[in-house]
Amino acid sequence: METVLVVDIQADFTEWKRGSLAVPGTDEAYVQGVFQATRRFRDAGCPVLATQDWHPADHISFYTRHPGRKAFETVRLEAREQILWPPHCVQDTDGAALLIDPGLFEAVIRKGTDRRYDSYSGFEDDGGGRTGLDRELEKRKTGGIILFGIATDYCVRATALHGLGRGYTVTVVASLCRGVAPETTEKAWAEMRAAGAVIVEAPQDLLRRLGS
Ligand code: VGL
Ligand code: ZN
Repeated sequence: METVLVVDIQADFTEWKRGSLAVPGTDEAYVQGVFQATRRFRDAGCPVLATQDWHPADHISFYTRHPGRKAFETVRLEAREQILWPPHCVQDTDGAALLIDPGLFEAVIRKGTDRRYDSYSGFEDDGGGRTGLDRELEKRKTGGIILFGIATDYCVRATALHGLGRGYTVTVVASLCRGVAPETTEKAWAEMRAAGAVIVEAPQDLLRRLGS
């Protein structure tokens, strides 16, 4: 059985909740669609996990940590390029809250918890620090991951590529994903496809195969 991973469905990433880093197309109907699909996968017998961006208030990715810099600029940190974001998903704030009933998730994997490193990937941060997702997948003897959420061009992309790199089959449900910007989102789809991800349009395309 494949494990479903619901990526960063959090207030700060949505237009619905007027989040600080609201991604285009994330209205209430989008979130409800993700919720319904997640419930169907669970009812079909899939283990369901979630990721949650979970930053300390002084996280390195916040432009407010870099005097003279503005949001969405890129800076060089040691050998890394870091996009500077508006402060978002700060631990224990409303903006960091998951917008889907947590009762649907067998586990929630928090990422970006180390102030020194960003973590688009659900598996590990830019410093190589592991989140615990590997262990959750191993526990469930998962061969494959079904992935969807926010943002296509950051967390979904990075998690898909790391999953493929670890030998999992990765299927991304396109209609349940939203990207920060059109160009990076197009590029992300191409990269995921080139790395071996299967892209399906709708959850029904997979649910039929699961017999529901
Ligand atoms: C993400 C930007 C900043 C994501 C997280 O999860 O896609 N994007 N932090
Ligand atoms: Zn973040």
